[in-house]
Formats: sequence, structure tokens, C-alpha cells
Amino acid sequence: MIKLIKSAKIYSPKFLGIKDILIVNDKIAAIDDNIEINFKGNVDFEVIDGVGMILTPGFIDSHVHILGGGGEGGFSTRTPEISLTDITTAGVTTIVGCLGTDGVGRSMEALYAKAKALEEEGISTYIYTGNYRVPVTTITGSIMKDIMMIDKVIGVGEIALSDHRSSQPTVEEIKKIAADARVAGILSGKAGVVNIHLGDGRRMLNHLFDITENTELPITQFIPTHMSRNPYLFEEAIRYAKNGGYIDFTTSSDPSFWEEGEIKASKALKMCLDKGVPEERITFSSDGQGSLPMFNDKKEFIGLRMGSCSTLLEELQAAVFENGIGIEQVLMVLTENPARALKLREKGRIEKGFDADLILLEEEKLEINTVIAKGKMMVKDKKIKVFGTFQK
Ligand code: FWO
Ligand code: ZN
Repeated sequence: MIKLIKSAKIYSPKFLGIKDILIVNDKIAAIDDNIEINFKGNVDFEVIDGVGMILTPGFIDSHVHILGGGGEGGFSTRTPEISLTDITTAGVTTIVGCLGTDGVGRSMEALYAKAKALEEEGISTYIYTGNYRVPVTTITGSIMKDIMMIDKVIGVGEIALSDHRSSQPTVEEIKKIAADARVAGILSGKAGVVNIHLGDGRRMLNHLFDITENTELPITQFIPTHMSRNPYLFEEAIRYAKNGGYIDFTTSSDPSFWEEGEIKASKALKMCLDKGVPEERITFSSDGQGSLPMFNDKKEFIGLRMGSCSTLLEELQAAVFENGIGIEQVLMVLTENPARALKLREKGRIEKGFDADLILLEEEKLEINTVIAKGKMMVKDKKIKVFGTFQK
């Protein structure tokens, strides 16, 4: 299977200029000013016209409830599992699945099966072992065995802190979880990160500052998310990032959250860059299929919406068009930075030998035209590939 994309503007995310890209099977085989090849005989070969388009790495979404989530309003508020179309039409070619509040009605085994299903359908999938709660519910009975023995498990999460729905874990419990995840990651060549869900509670990042200041664990062992959900946490997030930590902003949101002080991910990125946070410390993730529950000040449930992977592109567009951030910088938080944080080798950049995970965006409005995952066409000229055929 060979594809040649001609004359696209390449953002790798660094701008490389107008180039041709040769894709052989699932890899980027060559990037050059002008690549000419012609075959005799029947070869599976396709030329894609990239004129007027921007070519970027496929998005890496590090926090998606691929099995569905929710339930905070009772069983009828469980959210549905994700479909391949929800993912590919969002430009996502690599996804990390997780469980959330409900670690009883949803199982790690089912999460793994869903990740395998999406892999069979053509995208790259990984999972975090566990859910909001401590002790961590695993597949093998051990965090270290899950990370070392199950290829798709790259870390632990999402573990809830500073939230009325958390298991109220002690800092000692979080230390032990991170220690196990780290060593299992080292022994298996994986990130072994702990994805931390931050709620609106006043204790914010106290546990993480305590751990990174009083143990040997590196600050990059954690990926704290929802970091712009309120202005106080956002201020702490900036301090935490300046200490060398990763900070992840959730792109799924609701206007009612903004009234309560949540800072839109695109705005949070702008404010971070203006305050001198190094761009390589910041990531976006969608919380796709996760519930966005609303509670009143007595913590009573008043309703919920659902996150979507499509908000990654919406916040990319908002960052460029509403906040004036250069597309190279915005693409970093969706591609190269999550790839580095999660130690996903050969992903997150357009480089010879890297996985052929690519998006063609129409230059004017940065809308998705084509999505290629591991060299396979998933969306072509805005038509979506469903069960093997391209449909509008
Ligand atoms: C966030 C996922 C939240 C689930 O605080 O954590 O609930 O299990 O599906 N979502 N609990 C949403 C905010 C960041 C807006 C989750 C959810
Ligand atoms: Zn969460």
C-alpha cells in the first residue's frame, strides 16, 4: 500500500515548507521537495493532491472514555461508548482510553476489549489501568503487572484528586501508585505515567507538589488534567508547569462552566504562553464520551452533558483564529507533546520512519479534509470510511 501526498504545506509541527510525502504501508517513507514515482504492473498506489492544504501529524487524544462514562445522575446518565467515526472525523489517530467515576458498572476488561476493537478498525489505541478510585482496580491484580504484561496499558488513571467524587486518597497512596507505575514503565519501556483528574476542591495540586518536592519521583511521572476548570487551579497549574510538570487542558466544555470560571482550553493556552510557560509542557485532551456533570453548590446533581473528541479541532481553531497563536505552537499540544509525555515512539511528528498518522486540513478554516491512520485512509475528501466504504 503506497500513497504519495503532493505539494502540501507541512507542519511537522515545525513548518517544513511545501513538500511531497511518500507513505509505504504504515510508515512515512520519504519527505522531499519533489517525489516522482511510477509503477508498472498492479500496485496499490494512490496520489493525493495536497495543494492548498496543511499536512499535520494525526492528533493524539490522551484522555477519552472510549467505553463511555458518566453515571453521576444514576444509571440512566451513563454515556454511550465511542464510535470510530467520532474519533477519525476529529482528526484523532491515537487515543488513550480510561475509566472515570464508575469503576463498578464498567470494567478494565471491557475497556481493553474496546481498545482492541478500535485498533482492529485502524487507529492506535492505549489504555490507563484503573479509574477514579484508590485502590486501583486492575486486570491482573497488580499495577506493575498490568503495565508490564499488557501491551496497551501505558499507565494508571484517571485517579481523582480534590473532588467530592474521589476516594479521598492520601498522599502516601498516590506516592505508591506513582512508584509502581514508574518502575513498571522503566522495566517495559513505557511512560508509566499517572493520569490525575483534578476536581474543583480547594486542595488542588497539594499532593503532587508534596510528592515532587519530597520524593525521588520526577514531576513528569504525572499528567494532571482538567487544569483550567477554575481560575485558582489554573494559577497552580502555571506554577506546576514552571516546575517542569506537564499540564493538560480539557477541550470538551460547556458555556455554563465558563460562567463559573472555567477557562476555555484555547484561552488557557494563550494565557500560559503569555505567562512564560514553556510550550512543550502543555497538552490538550478531549475527555471524549466522558460526562460533564453539573452540581449545585450543595453538590447536588443538576444535569450532565458529554465530551467529544471533535472539541480538539474546535479549540485548535479558536487558539489560532480567536487567540492569535501560531499553528505550529497549537499543533504541539495535540501531537508532539502528548507523544513525548506518553513515550509513544515514532508518533506525534511528521518525520521519516514515523507512523503515517496524518491529517490534511483545508488551509483557510483549518477544517479536516483527509485523515490517514497508520497509512490507511480513514477520512477522504471529508467522506468518512464506515465498514470499509467511504460515505458522506
Ligand atoms: C469531568 C469524566 C468531571 C466520567 O469533572 O472526569 O466530571 O466518569 O465520565 N469529567 N466523571 C468533566 C469536567 C472536566 C468538565 C470526568 C466523568
Ligand atoms: Zn476527569
